[in-house]
Amino acid sequence: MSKNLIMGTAGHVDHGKTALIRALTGIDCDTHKEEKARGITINLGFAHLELSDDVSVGIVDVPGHKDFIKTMVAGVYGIDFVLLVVAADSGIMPQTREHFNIMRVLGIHHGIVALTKSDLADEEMREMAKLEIMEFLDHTSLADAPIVEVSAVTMQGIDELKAEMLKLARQVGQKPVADIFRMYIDRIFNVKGHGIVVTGSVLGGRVVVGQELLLLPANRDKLRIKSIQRHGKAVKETSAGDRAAINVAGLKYDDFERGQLLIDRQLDETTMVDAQVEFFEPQMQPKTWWQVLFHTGTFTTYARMHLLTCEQSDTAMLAVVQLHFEKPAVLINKDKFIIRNSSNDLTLGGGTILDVKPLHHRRRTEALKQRMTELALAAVNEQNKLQHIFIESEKEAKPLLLQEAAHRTSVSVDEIKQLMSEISGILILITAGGEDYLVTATYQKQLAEGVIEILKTWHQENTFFETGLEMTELLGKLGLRSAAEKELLALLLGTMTDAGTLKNVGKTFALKSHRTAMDKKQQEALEWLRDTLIYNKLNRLTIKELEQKAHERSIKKSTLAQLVQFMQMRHELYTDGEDVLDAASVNASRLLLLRALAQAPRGLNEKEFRELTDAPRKTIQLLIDIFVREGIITKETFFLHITETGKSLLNGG
Ligand SMILES: Nc1nc2c(ncn2[C@@H]2O[C@H](COP(=O)(O)OP(=O)(O)OP(=O)(O)O)[C@@H](O)[C@H]2O)c(=O)[nH]1
Ligand SMILES: [Mg+2]
Repeated sequence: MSKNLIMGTAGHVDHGKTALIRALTGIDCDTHKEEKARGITINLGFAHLELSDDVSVGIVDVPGHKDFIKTMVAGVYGIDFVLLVVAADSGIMPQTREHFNIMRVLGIHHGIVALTKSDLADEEMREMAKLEIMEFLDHTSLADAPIVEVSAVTMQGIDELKAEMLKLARQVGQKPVADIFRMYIDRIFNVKGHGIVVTGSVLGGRVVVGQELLLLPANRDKLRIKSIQRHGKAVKETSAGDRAAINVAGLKYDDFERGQLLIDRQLDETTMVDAQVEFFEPQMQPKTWWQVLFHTGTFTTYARMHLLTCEQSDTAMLAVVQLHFEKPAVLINKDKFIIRNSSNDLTLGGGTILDVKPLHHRRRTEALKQRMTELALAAVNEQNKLQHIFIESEKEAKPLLLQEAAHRTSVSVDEIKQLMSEISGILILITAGGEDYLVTATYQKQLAEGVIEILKTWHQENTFFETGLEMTELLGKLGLRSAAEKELLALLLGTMTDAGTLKNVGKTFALKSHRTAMDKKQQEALEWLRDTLIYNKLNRLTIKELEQKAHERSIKKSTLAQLVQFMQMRHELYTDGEDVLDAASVNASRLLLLRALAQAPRGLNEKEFRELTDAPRKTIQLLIDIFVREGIITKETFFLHITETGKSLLNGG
């Protein structure tokens, strides 16, 4: 299988990076007029080299001048290894250091050193330069990197350098192709007859011609890949480690912007992240709020940086920060970035995104610091996958979509499931609407406590009811909305019922410990209400009238409402929400009516019904409504008839 990698140059201005790439590949990266005139690189240059039949390298040549650090960061983002260029006649210089630091925090740990212009230095100078380089790289990931003496003028060392590149390329692991496809756009062309072509370094994943892509942030329209080129040749697909030129259809030239992301799925945009930052100057005085420039890939934005924790040593200053972006970014946890001061003339440092969906940290509490440190460790350390998954689930404070957990932790869905089977209890998996969700035990516990709390209050306020609350009422009171939350509550209520904390009363869930009770005052009020209704017989009372009467006896409106509901549940009264009728009288008139109807083939009219029951005119209407709703009679023009249901009721059904 062939291997595709990207190499980037790094090093101080004028040290011979571009000349060396030309010597290696025959390609001149300084193509712009201004570059030719000034003799320096201003824009990123691109070249490629087939190192063997199965190893090819895309090359990004970056500018060394300190004014173009932003371009340099964009260029080296996503490369697999670095060609660190140091001129033999001048040695380590400021941008040698700065570039090296940038590469280091961007997580580029492989590389080769080219001692350029060796034709201009005698042996003693070359040895001095090498010693200086070795000292500089001591204790870094490039400590064992080969240092190759080269000259772009005499071509000395060029073959040896290619051999070292091949050796390294075989060692370097390829970026995962199974990942999300992402490519930060570095150039945009409008090619006559073809349309838009965008180029970039493929950070992960794989796409094929014909596939659909998205342009993020902001643009939600789908793009279709018309064709792909790598290293100037048409190909059917492109994957992690490629420098790619992608011809897309679906959007206009003006829709594209350097710094946007071509991506194969919708990811949420964010304007706030938690991150770990290493500052290049350990003496740097941290401020609480810092205005900075944030760079990742070709994307840049102003950001306010809020220091959460900070550890200073002689050699480094490490901090956990929260960044608030001026414009939305599309990031994945563990992405690397660089920050510069707001006037863009100093690289402050760089680091790793810990959390693309953090909570807003207003205060720097000890608990927060602790959590951030844990998260930093979990996110940065591969061994702590499970902890990272757990922290993400816990932070969510509701069921977390498994897919989303995978995305945030960069651990695949399958692996999460696998990891979960190793532990038990602290995380559970639920399925709702065909999607899997993660829920922490802590959250379940909170939810259960919430249910108990709500039911306690309910029972306290409704002591004479045996019933509790229905699931939908609980959902509402708990503020749960999503299908996953509904599913979770259903599961939880089941478990709590099985465990004997809850009991089912009709359709409701009540606390097992709940006993109905009425105090003396309430009992007296109930007696009074019963008597009042019986006394009024079929004279209906409005709720308003009842409230007035209750008030005279110092019975609270809320107590009356509960009593009405209580008696209704016990079939002791009938109400349509406005009027109240004594149930015994209603039952008696029901029986009278059914008996009479059973004997009257033509039915009875309202007047006959009234004479039969001796009820006031306005109650007759309500009674008819009740009986029609019960399905025991029908009303056709002026006559009431008994139904089959009515007949069977009469016959003792
Ligand atoms: N004698 C000699 N001159 C060299 C060598 N390599 C580069 N040069 C010269 O050094 C100057 C700078 O070379 P570049 O390749 O443009 O340097 P660079 O590192 O790309 O510079 P920037 O991109 O601006 O940072 C040019 O005039 C080159 O001709 C070399 O190996 N020997
Ligand atoms: Mg150059």
